[in-house]
Amino acid sequence: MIWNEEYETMPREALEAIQLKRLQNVVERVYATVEPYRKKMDDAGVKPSDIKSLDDLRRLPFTTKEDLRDNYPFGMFAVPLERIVRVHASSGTTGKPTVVGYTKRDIDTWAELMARTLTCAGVHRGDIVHNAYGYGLFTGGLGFHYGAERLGATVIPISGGNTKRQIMIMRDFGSTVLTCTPSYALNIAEVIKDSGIDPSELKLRVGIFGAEPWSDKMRGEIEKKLGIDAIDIYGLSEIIGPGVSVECVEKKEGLHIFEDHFIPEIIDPETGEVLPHGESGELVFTTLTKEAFPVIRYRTRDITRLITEPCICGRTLCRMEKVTGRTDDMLIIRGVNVFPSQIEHVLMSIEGVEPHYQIIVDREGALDVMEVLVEVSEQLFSDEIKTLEGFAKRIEQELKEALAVSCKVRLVEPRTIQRSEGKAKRVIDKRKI
Ligand code: DLL
Repeated sequence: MIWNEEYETMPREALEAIQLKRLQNVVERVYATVEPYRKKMDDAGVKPSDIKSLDDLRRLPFTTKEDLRDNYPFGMFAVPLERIVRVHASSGTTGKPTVVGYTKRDIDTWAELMARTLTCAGVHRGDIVHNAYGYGLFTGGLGFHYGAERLGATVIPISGGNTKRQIMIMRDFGSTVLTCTPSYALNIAEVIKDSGIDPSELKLRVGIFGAEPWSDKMRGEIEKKLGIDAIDIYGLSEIIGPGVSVECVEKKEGLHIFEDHFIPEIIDPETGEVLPHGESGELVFTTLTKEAFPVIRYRTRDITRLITEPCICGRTLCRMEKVTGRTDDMLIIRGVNVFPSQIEHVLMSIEGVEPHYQIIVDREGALDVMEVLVEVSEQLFSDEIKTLEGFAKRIEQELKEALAVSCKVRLVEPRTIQRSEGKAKRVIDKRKI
């Protein structure tokens, strides 16, 4: 099923014509109404009238998280505060949150995009959506909520936390769709198992998981444990929240970007150059339809590549590969670039390792040291010390081969790594403290 057949299956040429018109419009608008954009464009010597084709997009300066921080909280809104009906914020790792605003029309656009998203994931009217994304300043809860209502599904606005109660409600209400972060989905699966509930007693059919990186192996794990289709959804507050891109249930490979609302580009994070088609780099978005908080060439710091081959689902919208990491969560260990996702990939391919891990980085003298805490299965943990030692060595070896840098593996008892109810914290970098 496709929610908006006209826009989601539009021939490329027609789509690009719409994109150009919308782009020209948004650039004119930010130039006229948002001082920081006007200043940046003046400094770069580019005027709204210079945007004559989609290629001219690359003449515009980038927008970064620092720009938003410098204009905290409302300095980059393009409409007067009287027209803002909602604000959300995402908590950064340092200092002040990033604040984003929505007009009435923006909320309407967002609900439409989330209805598209849910439909793309195979959700329909009659479904009961158990929405365990956090409600509040985080965009996840309300984003899904409005989309599910727009679709005509039934929403259970449960938010995160109190996992046992979540499961009772899921069972009693007959939830068919679970929406939460992938790490929380795993946590829920584990508590279901502990409570002695057979997942087939639940009516869950599909889960839509995002807001943090997760591997295909992790998908397999969640699908097996909950007996569902697990779909990846991507988005960020600055662009709109969830509802930027999503996998289709037909293919589950690459997330369709709603390009009639957002133009994606892939750049080299070092030089800022737009990369040739299909190469992997930093994802950059320009919003085309947002009123309150339009963003021009926003650097997401997320790393991915774009796929333009047609998809079996019929959508003509391009796809982005699963996000493998962020330019800023890349760890540099003794000069070698390491992404937490690489570690997850290795761990998930080893039998007996549970999908719970934590990476601790520290410095001993001048040397970086990385320790990976890995939870092992009950069965393995009851084995002899010698077996465990051998197992840890084997994981160390496999990690070394994959990462080109050595690390220490510490096996920990089942259930000792803290479970997440929202975004998981995988890395503790003690070097910065
Ligand atoms: O996480 C919005 C969202 C809510 C997306 C619910 C999906 C579901 P922020 O809190 O602003 O917004 O965080 C955005 O989270 O730049 C990525 O680094 C990361 N992220 C989001 N989705 C994915 C995903 C929401 N599917 C930041 N895979 C983004 C990997 C993701 N990373």
